[in-house]
Amino acid sequence: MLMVSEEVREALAANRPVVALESTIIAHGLPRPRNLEVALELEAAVRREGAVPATIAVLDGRPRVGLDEKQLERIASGDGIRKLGHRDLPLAVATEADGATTVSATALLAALAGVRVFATGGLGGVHREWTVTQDESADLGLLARTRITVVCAGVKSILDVPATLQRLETLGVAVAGYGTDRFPGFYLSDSGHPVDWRLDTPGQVAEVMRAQDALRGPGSALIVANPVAEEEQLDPVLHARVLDEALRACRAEGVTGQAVTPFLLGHLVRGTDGASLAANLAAVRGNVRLAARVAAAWADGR
Ligand code: PSU
Ligand code: MN
Repeated sequence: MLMVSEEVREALAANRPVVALESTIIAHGLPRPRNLEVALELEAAVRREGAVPATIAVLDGRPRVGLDEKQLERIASGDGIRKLGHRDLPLAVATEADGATTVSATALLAALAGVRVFATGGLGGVHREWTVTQDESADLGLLARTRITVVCAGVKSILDVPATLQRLETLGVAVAGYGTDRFPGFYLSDSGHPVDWRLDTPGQVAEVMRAQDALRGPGSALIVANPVAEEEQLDPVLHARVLDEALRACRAEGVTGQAVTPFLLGHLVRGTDGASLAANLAAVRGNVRLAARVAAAWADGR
């Protein structure tokens, strides 16, 4: 049922580095038509580092690992493309739906295909006001049960970051800062919260992955939190102001469930005149590059 592209299959068989990429950021996280350019650019960045990109999505009910350009265009068009968390996968398969995969669905399909390293922008997590809404992204629960390394710029700053860090601790998901002792803040280099572990090279990350396997603990993820460079981050004052407006608009318009994250991200892009988009892209680019290097270090030792 899982369709792994020939290029990805060959790379995995030859133990060459492969990096999984999610598709929700393309279909629902970035404005059109910039999103297609970004999807292509991210794949090219993985290749430049000597790894094979495996963008993941569901098309006509078939989960796909590795998309060709036509398939990427379909996802980027957004037409009839649902947002799929991991719980939605069987429903999308059985109803032959088209859908972009979130971190949770992407991580699950990547692990099924044997891809160990995954790059994204920011993870989902615990939303502000979660005590009322109970809105916690399914990303967290899935990462507690899936052996994959996720390179990200922390969790989205629209979330309750300390609550999300606490949930990751409770769920037993390993978290390390890359080249930093601070947990990154997605659009910002520093979320204002520390992180307990720091790794400084792709080789060190690969060593942790090997130790995870050797210790045979629960099959949980490793989160490599890679900050956007300070000179590329969103102005923290602008970020605080526009985020506050976005959260108020979200509440006023009664947006709930799956729609919350795209709503807030879209509001930030407009409210910052595209500056949040630039910071988001800088973060994702950095993550994709680092993920390719980690995948290479991982493949090297095998
Ligand atoms: N990071 C981004 N843009 C996004 C997302 C993450 O830079 O659009 C997506 C991811 O796919 C993540 C999802 O898994 O948002 C979380 O959505 P929710 O909060 O509904 O679980
Ligand atoms: Mn949610």
